[in-house]
Amino acid sequence: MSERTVQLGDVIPRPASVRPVTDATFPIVSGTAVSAPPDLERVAAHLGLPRAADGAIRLTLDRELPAEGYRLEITADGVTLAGGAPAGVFWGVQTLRQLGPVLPGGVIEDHPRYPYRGVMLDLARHFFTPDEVKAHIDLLVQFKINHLHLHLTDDQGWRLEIPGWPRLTEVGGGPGTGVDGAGPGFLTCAEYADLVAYAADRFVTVVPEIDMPGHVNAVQVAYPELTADGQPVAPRTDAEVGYSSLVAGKEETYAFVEAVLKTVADLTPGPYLHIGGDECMATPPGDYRAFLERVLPIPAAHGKSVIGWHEIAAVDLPENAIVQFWRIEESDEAVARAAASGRRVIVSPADRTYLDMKYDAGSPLGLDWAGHLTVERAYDWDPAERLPGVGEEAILGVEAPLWSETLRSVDDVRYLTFPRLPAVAEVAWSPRGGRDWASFRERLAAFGPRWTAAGINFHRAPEIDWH
Ligand code: TNX
Repeated sequence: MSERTVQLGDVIPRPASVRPVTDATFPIVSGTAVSAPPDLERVAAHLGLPRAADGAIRLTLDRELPAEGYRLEITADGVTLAGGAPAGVFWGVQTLRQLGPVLPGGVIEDHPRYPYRGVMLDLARHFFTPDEVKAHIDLLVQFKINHLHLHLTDDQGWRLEIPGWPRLTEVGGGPGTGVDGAGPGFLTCAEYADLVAYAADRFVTVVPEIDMPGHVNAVQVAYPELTADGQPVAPRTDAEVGYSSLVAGKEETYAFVEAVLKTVADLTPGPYLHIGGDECMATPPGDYRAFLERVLPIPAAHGKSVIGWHEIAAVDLPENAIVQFWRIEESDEAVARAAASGRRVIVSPADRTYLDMKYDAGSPLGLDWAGHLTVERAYDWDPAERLPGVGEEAILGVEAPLWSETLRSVDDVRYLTFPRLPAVAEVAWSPRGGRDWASFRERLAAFGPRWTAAGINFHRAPEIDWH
């Protein structure tokens, strides 16, 4: 297909309302200036254009708009971009960047369907450096993703420095950690704080996950006193799950958990702490309950809301607990019960959102336990219709996890992320009635040349007629 002129609606995720005005365009050239009030200084900086009091691109706040909403008006004379809060202006800037440099005239009014639009990156099975994660954030925000969930710990590695527990990262982040021993490394507290600040400057909230009581082999290698019999265990670099567990009946367990969660809470300005809770096949059900009853209230004691994978819905949840549904079943009674009692749900069904699933049988990377995930499957579903008893009001948002068992590089991350992430981003942002696959696949096709020009390794999914 040949390049065509950019239309005002050629944006992913599709905006809530688009009113084109034929003929008018506004070209951004090297001298085009931006004007912005002081509280939009940092947003304006992301445009990378000169500043002037009477710039042709005007950024403003309009408190009548939703906080993450914006109104973008493009005429032959210039651009006015108003947001309900700085975040809204920032999302409007992403829309501008997708449309530019010759902006089609008209008005876009836009706001997100869900407040939580997330991506998860597994740093435990393979570590990615702070610079690599920052580059990833830069790509995610283009699609208005506003939460980055970092899976920081697992059987194969521990990736965040915890003062007082040096062996977690000396051993758990050292050489030979990660799946196949190929992903060593860890974040110091300072690196983590810097990463969180970088994300916040782009209106992305980091959601740190410390997985427990399962997925803890790396912990027990570093601190054998946290095993049932106090005996050392061997490091593991395979991709098995469900064999390790903290010990619910040992006080040492809770001293460890308290110290770790306090450190993570202190380093994290965002409102959430994710405590994992998944795949605890090595924790007897009674122990699982006893463990969670002690641990689930800890984040609240540090001013945070607790998030857990949906297995935590088996126990009585604190008031502000959030449940993340991740499996492929068409229903889940415990999650429905949690929703009925007012708990909010993050929707991450593996058969629709797991970026680590293969696209098809020929995919060189990825797993396939949840089936193959084509771009159309990632797009063509509705979060509020996925789980009986979990309707629109119960849903906090949608997240696309990327587990890293098969990943060895940033190119690998991008191959599985693009072009499926834009599909999930549109599911999370765009109004329910405003989405359709035929339109999406056309809009997506235009990203091919842009990603190629930017050196982004993406999957040329055969479902798309790439430009
Ligand atoms: C299941 S999803 C897991 C992870 C694996 C993933 C691979 C979830 C909560 N647990 O431990 O990495 O499958 O797709």
